[in-house]
Amino acid sequence: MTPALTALAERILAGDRRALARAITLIESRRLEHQLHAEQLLGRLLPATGRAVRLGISGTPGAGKSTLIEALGAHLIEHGHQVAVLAVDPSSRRSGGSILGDKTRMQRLAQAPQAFIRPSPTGGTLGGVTRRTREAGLACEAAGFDVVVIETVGVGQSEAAVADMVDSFLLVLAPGGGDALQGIKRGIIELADLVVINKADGELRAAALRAQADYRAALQLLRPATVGWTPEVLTCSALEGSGVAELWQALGRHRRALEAGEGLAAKRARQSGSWLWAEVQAGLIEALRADPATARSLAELEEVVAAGRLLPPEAARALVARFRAGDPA
Ligand SMILES: Nc1nc2c(ncn2[C@@H]2O[C@H](COP(=O)(O)OP(=O)(O)OP(=O)(O)O)[C@@H](O)[C@H]2O)c(=O)[nH]1
Ligand SMILES: [Mg+2]
Repeated sequence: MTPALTALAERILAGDRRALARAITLIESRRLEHQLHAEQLLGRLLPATGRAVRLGISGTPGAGKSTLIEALGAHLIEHGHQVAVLAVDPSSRRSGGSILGDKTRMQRLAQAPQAFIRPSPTGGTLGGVTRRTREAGLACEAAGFDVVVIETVGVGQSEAAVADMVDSFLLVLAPGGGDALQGIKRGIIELADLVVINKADGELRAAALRAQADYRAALQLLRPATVGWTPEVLTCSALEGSGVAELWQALGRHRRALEAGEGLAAKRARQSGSWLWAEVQAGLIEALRADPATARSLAELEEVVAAGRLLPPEAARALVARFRAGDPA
């Protein structure tokens, strides 16, 4: 490790936010040299991680995730916590306007010295984005943030990836007109440890209470994401700040249920295992793509498959067999 990297690590461990921001820039860089530095840095930071509450927040676009994070963040800071927020959006849906919107929606938090907000770069593969987010989260923990919030939009596959890197996964919904079980995929609901119906204020309050009853009924029928825990359905108004303290209490209840069941350490170990496996898969696919003989085999096999002379599974087996037979070096 270079002296500069060691110094950077020391500054992060001392809680220096500019050093943390530099580290995340290294983590996000696609340059090989930066990636190697980021790996060394994380190795150094790792012993100082693991003590934070890891919270995932997902939900339909415009449900009020950012506003809620602002309100929850303010509540937590008031109670002596230090909060880091990372936003994931591999779909590139997030436009410049949306990020600007986030800045104003999380204004108080953005200015608080006890908070750190960082949008993840858009684009790239889901695997790449989630790797960078996990690593950025660890860097935040090493810098002393004891609550790390990861925000993602509930429209793609990213929420499953986020659910797999946090202790508690919270789904934020807005009361929908009439049909409460609005545009959110069942698969995402199944990931939720907690559901919060936001915008329970003004004219929307009655609809929010109906949606709460509907989701409670629906969640009874699903297999809970955490053993021994039935997901709670709450209402809140991020705009007015009501229900936010109750939300944090509910998250505490989920955490205690997790401890009493599988155990937090066991859950995190399982998540590390699936991260490892995801990295192995990504590495293997990269190796396959980079292998010229495989590229030739693939072109050949694609033709045969397209002509209907071979089924894809058989062709895939042949491809893997040829790759394995070759010298991987
Ligand atoms: N009435 C009401 N409006 C809210 C509440 N929370 C958020 N909003 C409004 O809903 C809109 C979207 O809020 P955001 O916090 O940006 O929602 P988001 O889920 O982060 O949106 P994306 O990140 O773009 O998916 C904004 O106009 C907010 O002012 C609430 O509790 N009540
Ligand atoms: Mg947002």
